[in-house]
Amino acid sequence: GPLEEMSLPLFFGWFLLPSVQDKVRCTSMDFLKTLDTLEAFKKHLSDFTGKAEKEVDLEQYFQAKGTLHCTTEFCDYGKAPGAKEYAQNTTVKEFYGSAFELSLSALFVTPRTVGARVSLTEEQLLLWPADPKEEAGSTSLPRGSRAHITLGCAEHVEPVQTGLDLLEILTLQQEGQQGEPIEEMELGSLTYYGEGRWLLTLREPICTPACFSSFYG
Ligand code: ACK
Repeated sequence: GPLEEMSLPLFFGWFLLPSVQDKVRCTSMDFLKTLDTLEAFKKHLSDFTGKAEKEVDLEQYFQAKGTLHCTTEFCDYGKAPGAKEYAQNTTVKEFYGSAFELSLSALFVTPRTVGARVSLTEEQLLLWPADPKEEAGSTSLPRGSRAHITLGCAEHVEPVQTGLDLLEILTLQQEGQQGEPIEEMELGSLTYYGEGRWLLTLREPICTPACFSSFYG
């Protein structure tokens, strides 16, 4: 019945406290604003517009998607594979409702999404499920590689894309592609990975409190 279907959430994850959400959003907006003005970005503008000379306002290009969080397990109200097992996991139950400190180590932008990479601690990794997408490449990426916060999506793009965009960049790095170093910005170093993929590695990671919980929607 409908009640049973509601017994598992849409997803589990770490939810940023409202006060820090604003701060992270501001940092992301500032980054987009700066990126927009860089000659190197303008040179590759067609990645975003499909046309060479058209302008793009990145702050308008991406739309915010609900409350800022880092998804651990997407349950789809129990329809996703492994959802039930995850919800019943003793570590998940033990830490449900607990406060954590998340470390945001990079910001990334693609023509589809803008997000923050989350670097998980050993303890936080206990809440990270086995992820087939992390294991998909010829050599799998370390567990937790997909951990991210979606900061915005382009029109018609679903937030699930953000983690996939991050995995794409990390796979390029793992394959030995250094990317093109662009410049040192106030926040950190900016690298271009082709096809509209930009990575800003933060000089100082952004530490933010977050509550491990779930979202029903
Ligand atoms: O930005 P996100 O991590 O990407 O947060 C949202 C959240 O669940 C609610 O939609 C994520 N999400 C959606 N579908 C999937 C999926 N198939 N696998 C993993 N995460 C997903 C989405």
